[in-house]
Amino acid sequence: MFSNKQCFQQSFLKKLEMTYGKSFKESTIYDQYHTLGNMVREYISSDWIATNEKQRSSHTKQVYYLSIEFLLGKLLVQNLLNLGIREVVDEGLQELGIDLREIEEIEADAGLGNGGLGRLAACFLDSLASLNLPGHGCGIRYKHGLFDQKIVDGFQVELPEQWLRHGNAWEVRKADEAIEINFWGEVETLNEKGRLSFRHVHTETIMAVPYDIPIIGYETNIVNTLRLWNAEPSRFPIHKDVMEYKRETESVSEFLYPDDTHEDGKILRLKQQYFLVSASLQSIVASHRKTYSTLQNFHEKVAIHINDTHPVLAIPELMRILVDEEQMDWEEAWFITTNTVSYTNHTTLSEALEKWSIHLFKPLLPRIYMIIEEINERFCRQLWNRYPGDWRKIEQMAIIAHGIVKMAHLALVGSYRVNGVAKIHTEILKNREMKDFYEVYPEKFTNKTNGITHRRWLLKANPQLSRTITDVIGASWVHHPSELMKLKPYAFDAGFKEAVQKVKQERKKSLAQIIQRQTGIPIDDHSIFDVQVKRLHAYKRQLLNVLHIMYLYNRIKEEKSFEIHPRTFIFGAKASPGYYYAKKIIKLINSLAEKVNNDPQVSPFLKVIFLENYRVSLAEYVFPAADVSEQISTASKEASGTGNMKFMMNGALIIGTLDGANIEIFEKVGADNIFTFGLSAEEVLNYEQNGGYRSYDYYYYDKRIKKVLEQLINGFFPNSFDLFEPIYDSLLMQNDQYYVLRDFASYAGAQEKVNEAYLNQAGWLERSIINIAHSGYFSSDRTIREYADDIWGIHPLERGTVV
Ligand code: 26V
Repeated sequence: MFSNKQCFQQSFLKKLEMTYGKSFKESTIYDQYHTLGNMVREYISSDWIATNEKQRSSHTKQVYYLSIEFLLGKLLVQNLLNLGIREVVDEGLQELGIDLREIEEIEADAGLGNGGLGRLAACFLDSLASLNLPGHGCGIRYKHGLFDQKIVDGFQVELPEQWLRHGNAWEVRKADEAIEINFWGEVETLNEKGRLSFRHVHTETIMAVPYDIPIIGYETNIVNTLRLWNAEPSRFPIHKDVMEYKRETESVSEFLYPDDTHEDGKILRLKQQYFLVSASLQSIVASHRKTYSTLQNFHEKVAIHINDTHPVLAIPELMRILVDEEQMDWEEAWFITTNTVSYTNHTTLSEALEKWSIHLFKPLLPRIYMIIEEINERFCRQLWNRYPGDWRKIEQMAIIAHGIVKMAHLALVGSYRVNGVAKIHTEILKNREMKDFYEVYPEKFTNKTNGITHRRWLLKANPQLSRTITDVIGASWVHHPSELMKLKPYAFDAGFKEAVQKVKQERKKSLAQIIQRQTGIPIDDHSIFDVQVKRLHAYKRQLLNVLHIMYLYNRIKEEKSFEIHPRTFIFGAKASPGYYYAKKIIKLINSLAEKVNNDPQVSPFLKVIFLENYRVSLAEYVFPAADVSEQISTASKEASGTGNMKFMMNGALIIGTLDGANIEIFEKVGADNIFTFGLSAEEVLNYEQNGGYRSYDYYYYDKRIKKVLEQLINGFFPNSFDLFEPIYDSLLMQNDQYYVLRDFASYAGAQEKVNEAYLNQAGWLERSIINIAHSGYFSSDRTIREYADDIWGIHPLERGTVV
């Protein structure tokens, strides 16, 4: 159908007319977008069916990746690229006077995630399909993804996101595969011929309706599935207000949580988690039963991966299905469950570890609670045998203690593998945060360093650089990203360096245009583009970056002989609506931007830009344009980071701490090709064990710090009154929990080195190319192969055989 552009045009026009009853001339860009989407879906439908059929008939093991977030971004152009028809479609549309870029522009981002954890899930789906692996995603079809961010007077304002407003071209509703999910009610215990059995009665039932999205692999005929569940009314209850029931039901898949710090939303969050897990497991079990007519081999044919603890109820839910519905003994059910579920941990921050109060949990999920109690009791008995009399240890490791259910403990006890997301993170889990569990289950712990899909973050986001690379090493790097290493000798090739520089320049120009359109601020595209884009959080230390820019401002004002290459500092970040401190930092960045950009003496050298509404589609313009990548978290706090990898793949150099995956990047590229600074993780953790450090000393003895801190509160920022006092206080009165002042001098030193290094363009490009060359290791293809081999035990389907 798409063999040449004429064929494409014919079917496009015909499809448009048939679907919308409009002539091409009358059609809107939305009609055109949906027509294209429908055509692609039809185009892949036989492969989609064949993939499912093949996976069933060949009895291959499959993995289901359960995640409360999938941050997919836009799908149209990536799908065209993966199918190898982008050019045909692009050219065909052009002849009709349609610009594919404009169509892409109006496609809404599927922004069903907050940040790294959700984007990782999306990268994994792309790698699974592209490697012909039988792996699917299970998530929630939120009506509203992560909020749209507006900046008003420098403050963040949140608006509901509306990605489904114009429909979604990729989803297929499967109403006949809907599943009932039960909440509330009571558990009846029955004694049936000497066997205790349990019935969950008087429940409130919600319908989970699946919407399937095809996940199209790159140049393969494998099409996997992302199944997103929508919450809908089931049977309308007789004794309850009908409208209220409808509202309550639909609210389960209405919003993605921007965080779980809100007390009042907690119950809804737990409902979402069980909704996802119960719908996914019931549907996986049903499909398994259809193929094998038994659940005894479930763990041999199915792997269930839980992305952080949000879907950890998969463990008691599978137990419920096996014990209550399948009537298996507890022991056999436990064996199957603990050989099916594996778990990734994504953070060691204690405030982010999930805990539920029994008061809240037990009434909502009474049978699941009973099962967790039983798991806990058996686990504690096992601990008692191992550590007789050590009540303290048992209490600390228990799943339920002091009226609280600890989700991470349930995950550790009920999974057969637990992994961290970068080497250092896994080591911290084993030796500190989860030390007691590592002692009991050393065989469970493993590391899987994160990765990113090079098909989106290089091939799609940066076609100019992709072409430049292919020109010298050929195109096989797209299938085998480790072949990017072939670029290494070209780091010393003047012609290649010039080509890379030209691409960077072009991409900086195009980002500068976006910035000018959004903010009205003209950007010097020969300035250094120094970028920090990520969720706003104190541990990520956007504040360190800000304080350093203030210091540079002061130097330009005060030191006549001070010279600096012009620099544009670019920030993009959303703060959780309830995270007061993070929102202050956003206001501070915008106040600084106002001050710096409007100062005629300073603004030729410094610009500060806050990019509104940072999201996947904007990120695709940001990474290719960056020179400097800010990865400056307090060491030990960033589990991995994945932005660092996206920057590196696009030739930006890191200024960063030895934290998360920065450490592995450092090991690959070598000390000459990355700017590191600051405390090590070891040093931070030692400080923490000894009650922190004295931030006041760093304020008192370092004039630079003293000056910028005073500027937070002395009227330097006009109309700010006492706005930034909480920031000042956090650094001085509350002893600077994230070691901002402690690392300031070291950071400023590293920034001077960045400036110096940039002045030597030949040297800079050499470093940049070495970074690109080593970035192949950080492709999620490598990560997914490791999961497939060491955790899931799944194997590629043979390509060609799917027709
Ligand atoms: C969530 C919350 C919510 C409550 C307030 C404090 C807080 C702090 C951190 C988080 C993050 C939750 C998990 C997460 O998104 N982790 C990220 O996962 C990425 C993929 O593995 C990884 O690259 C990032 O380093 C890690 O922060």
